[in-house]
Amino acid sequence: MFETLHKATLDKIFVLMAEYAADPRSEKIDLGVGVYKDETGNTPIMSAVRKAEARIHENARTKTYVGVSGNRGFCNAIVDLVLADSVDRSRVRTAQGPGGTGALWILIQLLNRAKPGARVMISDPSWPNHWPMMELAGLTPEHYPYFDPKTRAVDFDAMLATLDTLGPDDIVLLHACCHNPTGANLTEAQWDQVAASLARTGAFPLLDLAYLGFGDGLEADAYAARKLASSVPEMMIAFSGSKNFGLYRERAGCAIAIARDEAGADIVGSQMSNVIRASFSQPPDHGAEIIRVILEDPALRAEWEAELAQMRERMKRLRVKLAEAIRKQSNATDYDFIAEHSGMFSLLGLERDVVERLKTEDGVYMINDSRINVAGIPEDRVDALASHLLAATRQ
Ligand code: PLP
Ligand code: TYF
Repeated sequence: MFETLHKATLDKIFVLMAEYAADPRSEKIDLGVGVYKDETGNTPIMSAVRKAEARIHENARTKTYVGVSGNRGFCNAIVDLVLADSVDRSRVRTAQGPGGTGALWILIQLLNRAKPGARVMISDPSWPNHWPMMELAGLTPEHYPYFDPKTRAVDFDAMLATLDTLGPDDIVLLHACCHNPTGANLTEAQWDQVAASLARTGAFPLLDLAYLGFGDGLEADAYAARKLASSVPEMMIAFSGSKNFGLYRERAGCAIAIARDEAGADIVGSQMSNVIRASFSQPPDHGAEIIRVILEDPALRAEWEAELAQMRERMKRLRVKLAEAIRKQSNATDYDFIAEHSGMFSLLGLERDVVERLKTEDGVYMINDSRINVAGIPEDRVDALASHLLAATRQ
């Protein structure tokens, strides 16, 4: 059986994590994998999560099956959080997925049923899992221009020009906020233009929303989702609770589909359930139940929002500090973009050999495309990191 197979390559992120763990240097700096870290380098369990877990532990009376579409209270709370009143709920159907990846998987399976082999436009670059997921589902990935390595900002004219050429048979995957890996995002005015383009061409938007609240706040980060929901007849959103609730391993995500009307929504909802039944039958409940308890309880919700704001502000502060330290040491503004980007990442635009040197000579770890996780910047050693970056790029 297995003799027809070749050894598959592991995602480079996991290789880097292993290299970092094996590095004995005490001054090593981990700007690699996309998980939030506090000032001690720990990825904390949020206090609202601990309290919700205690409550669940106290009150739960059964572990029987929840249902194919998962925790309904969780899904409804996520629709409230993401879409607010931007769309008539009779057009919305949801299913819980195992993480944001699971939610995305349900949605793209459904898209491939609706339009087998359809073209999916993906930002260049994008989260490394997007392309293989589309291929595995049977869809046809292609890139649209996104990041300009010279300005380290979105090349919006090129992006929009490509979107304008699409038609009703095309799907467009968009990062709703906090773009991974670049950190470069659209302004609200640019989202308005994207919404108008999609409404005009009929291309179908699929939003990946994995970092709600990590950019400029829960409301600001939901702008794209709400703007598109009120502008186009049909769309989908894959929500992840991994980062903003710190629930990574619990796998809590929500697949949201918006149809033209209620009858269309019923069909889409039934198809989502059908895909899930044949894929993994039911999602895990624990993470979703934690999020439901938090979002439905005003006090826990306020605690979560405050903790999320703290995480967001810490990442912003680290961005500003690193950009300032580089500016001070180099007398140049080349790295000011780090402070202008938002979310957990910035793509520095370094050559592969520079990234490699930073790792081997200085113990500074980042993804080989030069993506840094800003939550990994050591606040007390920002100057040292700045000098490593400057020295490595000067060689
Ligand atoms: N989409 C993007 C852009 C991501 O960066 C991630 C995680 O890093 C995900 C989706 C999926 O997250 P998860 O499946 O862990 O919820
Ligand atoms: O760093 C990133 O972009 C993510 C991290 O199952 C990640 O890819 C790691 C494991 C996983 C999902 C996402």
